[in-house]
Amino acid sequence: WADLKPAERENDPAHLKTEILAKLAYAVGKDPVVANSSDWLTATILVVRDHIVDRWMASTRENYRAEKKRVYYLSLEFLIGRLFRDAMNNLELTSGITQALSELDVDIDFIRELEPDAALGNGGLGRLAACFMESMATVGVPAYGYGIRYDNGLFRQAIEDGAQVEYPENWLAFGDPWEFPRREAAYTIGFGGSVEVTKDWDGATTSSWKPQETVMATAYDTPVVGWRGEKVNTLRLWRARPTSPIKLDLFNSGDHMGALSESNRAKSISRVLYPADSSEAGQELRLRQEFFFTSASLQDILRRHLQQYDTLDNLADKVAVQMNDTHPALAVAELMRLLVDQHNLKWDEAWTKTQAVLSYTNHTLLPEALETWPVNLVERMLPRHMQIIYTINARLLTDVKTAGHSEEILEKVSLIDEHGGRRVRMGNLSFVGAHKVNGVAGLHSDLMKVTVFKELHQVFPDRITNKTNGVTPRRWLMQANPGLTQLLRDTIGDGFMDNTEKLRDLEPFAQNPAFRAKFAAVKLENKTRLAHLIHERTGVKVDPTAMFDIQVKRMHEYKRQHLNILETIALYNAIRANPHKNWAPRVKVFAGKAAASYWQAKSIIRLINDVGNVVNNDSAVRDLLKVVFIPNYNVSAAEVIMPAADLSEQISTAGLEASGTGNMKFGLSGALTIGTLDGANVEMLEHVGADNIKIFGMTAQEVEALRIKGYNPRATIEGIPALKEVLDGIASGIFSPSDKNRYAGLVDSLWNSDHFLVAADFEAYTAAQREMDALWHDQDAWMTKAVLNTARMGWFSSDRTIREYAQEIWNVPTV
Ligand code: DL6
Repeated sequence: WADLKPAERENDPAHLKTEILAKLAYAVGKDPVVANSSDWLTATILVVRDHIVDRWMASTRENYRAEKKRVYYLSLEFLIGRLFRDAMNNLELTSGITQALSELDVDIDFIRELEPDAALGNGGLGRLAACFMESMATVGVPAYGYGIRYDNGLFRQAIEDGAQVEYPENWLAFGDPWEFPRREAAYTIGFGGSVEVTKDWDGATTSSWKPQETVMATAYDTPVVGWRGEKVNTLRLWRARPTSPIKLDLFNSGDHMGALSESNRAKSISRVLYPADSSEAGQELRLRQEFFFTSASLQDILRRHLQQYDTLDNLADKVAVQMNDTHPALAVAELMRLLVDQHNLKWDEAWTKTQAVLSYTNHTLLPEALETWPVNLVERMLPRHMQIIYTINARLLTDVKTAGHSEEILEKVSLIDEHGGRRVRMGNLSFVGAHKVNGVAGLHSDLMKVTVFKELHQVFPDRITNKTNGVTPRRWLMQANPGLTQLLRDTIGDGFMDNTEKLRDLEPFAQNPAFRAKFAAVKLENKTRLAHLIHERTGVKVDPTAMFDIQVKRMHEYKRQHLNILETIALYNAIRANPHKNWAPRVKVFAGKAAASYWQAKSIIRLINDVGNVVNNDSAVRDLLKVVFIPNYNVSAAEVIMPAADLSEQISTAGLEASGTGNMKFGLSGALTIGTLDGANVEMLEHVGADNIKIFGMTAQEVEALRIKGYNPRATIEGIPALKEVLDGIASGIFSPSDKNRYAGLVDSLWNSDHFLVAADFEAYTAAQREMDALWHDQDAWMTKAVLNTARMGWFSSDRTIREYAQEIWNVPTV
């Protein structure tokens, strides 16, 4: 023991075994003889957590000592998934713990599957926040993530009779061993009421908000450890509690429900994550959630700052707040309120600080996803904030007018939309209150300048910047794909583990047949693992040697899962018509959740399942084609799916997918992409080279031009016999014999509007797929390209993205 280096000592199995047994006894309260798998998991997590805590305290102490600027990432969503493997891997304790557990007769692979998958997010935006938290700790940015500790995260999706059914997800049922409740960090959050104005001796007025209702925000901290355990940051999630738990007088008088109604109203704020993705949630509760976590976070930030520096003069030098989408946009008004009303700063000084502190990331150009709130709702719920928003707006409009801009521009940059009921534009509020506004991929940032923020960009031409997304290679390469990671280490050494750009060293091996064989063997192993999961969850047996062609992401028309399934049906028809052609055997894999109220997306899920039912049971296709929909797509499922793909489907209507991050996870594990020139696919093309990615279809400019010229889906479909046959087949009930009209809505919308241009891209997509078939028959060529994809995806690490934010937006150093 004495001879071991500190890191070896930590990873020493004998020592870890003692620690696990101690936790099992004294924290879980179980004798090893009777402990069940969950007990062992909890005990082991608590051991790992202990190993984080010293580092956490050291990081925090060092940040205070060196007076480092802190970054605060405000996000309504953190799709963190399971943390056990992540933390163990980053602390480099995996081998020691695996051995310790095995000596205790516990199978680590079994118990880690018992950890709940924390789904505190809907999709890309929330998963990006989770990757960023890990990368900020890795590159040494002192950071706090702030969000909501939802009792119920994103719903669990079941497929019943082919259709999506939503069930509540209960990740906290048995508590969360990672978190630390913080009694001392509790803040009062107000709602409603009125604003009192008082006149000072010099005639100046002071406003003070008297809320009618208050709730408490209490903090729960989860440490987030960076790669090699160097730095640890904090994810602080807020839980809503009533200021008084029960109205005893009502209870005693027999009104048991009434006695709890206020308490329930308060608790409902952190009860459930809104399952709406890329569309306006629209409920009052959502606005309450947004203000709740934003206000608690800002109060906490100012409290910490004042405790350390005792002045707000240096606020912008020490604090950077990133608004993840418009969900925390009220931060603009709330920070102004806190600075002006509570800390007595003059308006101009407060405004300078607010802008210097805040920055804003936009994640979508879909107009329906850009939040706006009715003025009368904001006025009623947050009367002081509405006043502040009006004042910001008045000053903005005066400045814009003085600078000589037109009435039309004035109307567009205004924080208030005057059309069809007055509404507050949260995108404009975020833009105006931030010193930098970023998009999440090059094309998306460029399009922001000519679409949603065209006029604001004209007025503030230096504000928009691009920060192309990335994904953490620890989770998405090292943990999800241990086979490939080991092969890479054996081939190019460990350098890529600290700097993914070093994956480039792999390039020469793409031409090496022996290496390609090993690469293919790893892929086959990953596909076999996925084939098991598919069988377990769907009952369908698939052949791991077939091409695994995968589209997994939220279900949305703009992502065009229907383009994929329609083309799949066309392929099915073609195989039946010509069964002995040299087809490439394919397994078409789909997974993803649809917002509960989004019937068209749900209809696409049902169609995929119905098609699978027919195709998978048709002996005429001789296993050349299988179609599966894996239920309940989440982070843990993604960890099995991504490494197993041969072909990654990224086929959104060009101009509509802001970035995508699944595309990067697939690419890292050597999948070839078939995709449109959309989002980060554009940068992937630049990095992997045109020979190694299959780009098809209309560009964003062509989409725009076609829309302006006028698109006629009917004529387009009539001109593509294979597509017409597919749509006629669906409409005639081939896939839904018991309910022939099931897809009437879906099919009609394609014939009559086809807003997402499925028909317009259908032929290009089909041709691209047939090219992929031909390439599949040349496995040497396929694998060469697959290796080059892995070798050239290093740039898409979220470490790179975070360094760019740190340098160009937050002004904080990285290591
Ligand atoms: O930036 C992360 C992620 C992008 O990769 C996706 O392209 C984009 O659709 C997604 N947006 C959302 C919800 N949008 N809103 N609001 O998840 O962000």
